[in-house]
Amino acid sequence: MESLFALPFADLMFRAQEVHRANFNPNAIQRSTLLSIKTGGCSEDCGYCSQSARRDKETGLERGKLLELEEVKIAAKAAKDKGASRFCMGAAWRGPKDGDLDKVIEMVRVVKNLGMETCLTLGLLGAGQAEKLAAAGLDYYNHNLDTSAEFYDQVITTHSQQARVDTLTQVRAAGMKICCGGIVGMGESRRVRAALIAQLAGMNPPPESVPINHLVAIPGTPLENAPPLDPFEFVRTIAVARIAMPKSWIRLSAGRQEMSDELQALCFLAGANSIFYGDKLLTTDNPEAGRDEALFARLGLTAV
Ligand code: SAM
Ligand code: DTB
Ligand code: SF4
Repeated sequence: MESLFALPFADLMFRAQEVHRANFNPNAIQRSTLLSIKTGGCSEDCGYCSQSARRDKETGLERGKLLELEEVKIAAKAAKDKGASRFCMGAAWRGPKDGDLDKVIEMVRVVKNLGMETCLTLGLLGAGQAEKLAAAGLDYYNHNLDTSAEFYDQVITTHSQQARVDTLTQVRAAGMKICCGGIVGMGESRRVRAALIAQLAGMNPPPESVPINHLVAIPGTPLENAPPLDPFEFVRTIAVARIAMPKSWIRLSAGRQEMSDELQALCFLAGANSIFYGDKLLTTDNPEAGRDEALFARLGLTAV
């Protein structure tokens, strides 16, 4: 994997384009809209995240209760009307309590009835929870490896990467599709980025959807002053992910708000073919739908 990273940029991009074109329409981009159904107050200490209860004061993030069903329905309908094909609901939990899971399952039903694909990211799953979600017809479960095993402990101490892998195994065993990726730009080395992609590609089968998040450096979080990543290194990460996982949807995920249109275009050339769409991620801003529509028009991209 590291040897791919080390290729001259043009050679890496050419290889990524070859793989991309052999497996996908290179001009079609899938769009998922995110909704934070439960914000802040999380027991975990992930160093990039604004939602840890430990740093409410530093980030100034307001904690919220689990949203009402009607609020979710309104947001999902708006996302559908704007042209998103998948609706992803995220909760700031270490993992769901059974009572909360039942409420979230109702949300999945409502979104499915609108005719959208559904995705949840609720943290670590307990015994039987993946089966319940699969039975409710959930299409995707998002749970990220976040970073390589080597770097993981420098970012998160309240749960292990192995715990994340165990949840992914449960999701797969229950028959759901997996959305799993990570974050770059946290001050990790190229070796760490390469190992993350190797680990994702080594899953059997690899995740159907692979979000590559660029760290959004949020004031008040431990990673607020992470050293900047060379944008070309970010593009290389996308290209290596594309080559390593030819049939997966590679999502250019968090961090687009801070990127120029030109950098995003390079990411699409490198094989990214999915985005988060809508003006908010979970707690931070994403480009307005209008900016994305204009970018799609300038690049001749269509929505899947
Ligand atoms: N609590 C659940 C969990 O950790 O799996 C679900 C929500 S959590 C916010 C989902 C993912 O968002 C994280 O695994 C991480 O990859 C990504 N994320 C969170 N904060 C981020 C940030 N500041 N920049 C980039 N990605 C971020
Ligand atoms: C993923 O990989 N990225 C999304 C989604 N899965 C849940 C979350 C990005 C969060 C960015 C920071 C924030 O808005 O709080
Ligand atoms: Fe909690 Fe998820 Fe944020 Fe970690 S990434 S602090 S588990 S919301």
